[in-house]
Amino acid sequence: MIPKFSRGFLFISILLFPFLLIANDGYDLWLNYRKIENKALLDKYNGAFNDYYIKGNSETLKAAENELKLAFSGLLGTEPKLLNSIENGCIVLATKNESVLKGHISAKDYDKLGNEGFIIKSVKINNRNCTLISANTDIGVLYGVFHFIKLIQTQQIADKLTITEVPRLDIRALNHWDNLDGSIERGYAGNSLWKWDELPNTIDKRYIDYARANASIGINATVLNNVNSNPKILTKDYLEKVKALADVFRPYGLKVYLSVSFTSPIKLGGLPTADPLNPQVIDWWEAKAKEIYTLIPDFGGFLVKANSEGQPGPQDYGRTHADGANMLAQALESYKGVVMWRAFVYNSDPEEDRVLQAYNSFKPLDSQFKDNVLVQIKNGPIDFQPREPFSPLFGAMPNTSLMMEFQITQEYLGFSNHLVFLSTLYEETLDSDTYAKGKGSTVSNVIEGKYSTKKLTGMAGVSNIGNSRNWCGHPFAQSNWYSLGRLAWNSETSSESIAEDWIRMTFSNNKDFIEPVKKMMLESRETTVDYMTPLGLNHIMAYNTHRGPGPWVDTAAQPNWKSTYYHRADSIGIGFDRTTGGSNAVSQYFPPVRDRFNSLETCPENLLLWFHHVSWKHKMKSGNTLWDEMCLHYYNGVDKVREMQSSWNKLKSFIDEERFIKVKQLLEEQEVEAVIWRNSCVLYFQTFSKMPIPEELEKPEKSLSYYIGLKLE
Ligand code: GCW
Repeated sequence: MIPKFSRGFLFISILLFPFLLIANDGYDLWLNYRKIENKALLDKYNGAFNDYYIKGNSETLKAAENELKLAFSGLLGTEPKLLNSIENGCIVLATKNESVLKGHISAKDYDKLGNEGFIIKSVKINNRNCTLISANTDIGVLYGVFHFIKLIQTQQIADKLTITEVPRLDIRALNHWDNLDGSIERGYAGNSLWKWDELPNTIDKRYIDYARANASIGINATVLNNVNSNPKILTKDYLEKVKALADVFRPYGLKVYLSVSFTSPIKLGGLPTADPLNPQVIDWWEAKAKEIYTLIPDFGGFLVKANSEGQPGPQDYGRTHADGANMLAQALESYKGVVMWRAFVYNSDPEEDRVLQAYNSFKPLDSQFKDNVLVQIKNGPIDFQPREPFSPLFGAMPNTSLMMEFQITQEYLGFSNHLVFLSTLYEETLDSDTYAKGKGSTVSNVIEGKYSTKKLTGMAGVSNIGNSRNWCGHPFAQSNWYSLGRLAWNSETSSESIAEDWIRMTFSNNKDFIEPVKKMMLESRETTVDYMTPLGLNHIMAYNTHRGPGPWVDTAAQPNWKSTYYHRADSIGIGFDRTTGGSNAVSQYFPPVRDRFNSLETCPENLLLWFHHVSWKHKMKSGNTLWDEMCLHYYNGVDKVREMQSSWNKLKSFIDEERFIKVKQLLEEQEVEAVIWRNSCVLYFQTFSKMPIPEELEKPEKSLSYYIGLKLE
């Protein structure tokens, strides 16, 4: 049930939408239902899909109906009519058992759909042409409606439709690192969407648009608060607020989860301990689970950061991660809740390579986690760097449900100021072959649970959403939220098709706009790697803020927070030796991956300095020395940003001025920062290589000391 007041908001939200479109301030995201300009297409679509017939009246089906009306009024310029019976050109929304569907979709086809899949099919009913959108559940129908709208929006709809879509992963989540005071850890698009002080009485209409956007890409889980969790989130007052949000999100298939602090029984319950094996602690969590599920019967579960970066955890009591996770899982089990337990752990001992630590801590616990626990693993072994190899934990724990954690917010990739399409980063990780069960054991197959004895699957993205008008800060940052959803639905979707759909939906269906913008997007991540951390470099950004370059950072609260720890530049060369002769991190990978990474000859050059300490004079595949090659990458990064600028500047006539100018200005800023990155890194590393910047390249304007003194705000 949506509470009464929020229905009103839903209505207002829908009424307001056309004005938001006109404003073109980016609020409407990819659900930009502007009128189709091509007259022939418009007539065709209007003829083929003018009205609808709907069976059922749940809140979810109402949401589907509203979306259809909203989209069609915008795209086709006429609101579709609700019919009492099937007519020509009719869209039929109905779940499995409706008699109107008899003979059109087989029981076998429905069996394949599970709880969230859908079918869209062109059929003749009573000799009339109809489009069926059907599923086993109402939420499946809603997903089908969004898919259908996308086909019209992107003008890619076939005359005869037979589409079956089933999500590959169970949990498709956004992780908000939102604090209860409204700030967002690593958030660059304003403050939190959640207005805790107004909840539960006032429901911001944005909550509904947030849920619509997520449902449109199949995201079905939202973790509302920061993994560095404030125990207050589990107080009665806050749970009432969480319930209000859960009620708004429910019709859109979006379940609410919370990040919890392991010491909640001490902080809230006044217990002397949070030891997971202590009976009072167990009782406290069981009572808390009961309290939560009484308020929110479909509550998703807990996300936990424990014994990581100062957060409390079971190890404080001599217990293991499995003991901690299982105790919470036990409390949630009877309600079908899950625990997502993060594997992001490392200690401060500089002697033990940080890269080794998550694997060494978690692999021995394989088989020990309960069925309703997922271990949530960051894509790479360090921390969301512009490029990392995949985490070796994928494939290494065949008796544990493993889920992926990507970062959507651009903590290490220029905040919301740089245009970086992260889909290609996600795709690179998902397509990586772990060889856990021989060739073809890609990370994607691993997280789909293909080699696992445990059955839960999932993918999470650390959200880049804030309360800025366009949600994500940079207009193109919206595409990263979008691609996370698309890949969580089907991890084999190509970044190219994701980019194309997003451009068509968000901006324009004009080929002359799509092609150059798609190129910009698809190249943008590599461009950023080039001007920040080429050839496997990583973690050389400014201390703590992670904004701008800081390869010189050599003092930090913890030794493995220093940049020098990661790049290890010296007079001989640069890079971290993780071969069998070094920290031996390569051994965490299955052969032949381990051998490929271990050898200087076969290690992919884009990860070279991740795995090897390499001489400045080392001859690269291009024939250049490592030093020259590194310089060329840094310079190429800047050149590519300039290319993006000149491509974008030619596209003014295709889109609204507001977004055009915003992107133009941001690209100018990106160029300035890319030059700062390049010059800082080249000048700093030159103090070790003592080699000249190749002749043909422009010389840095300023000295190294200038860049060291510069702080990007
Ligand atoms: O990347 C680091 C961030 C922290 C973050 C942590 C984590 C939420 O710098 O801000 O804390 O990762 O993922 O837990």
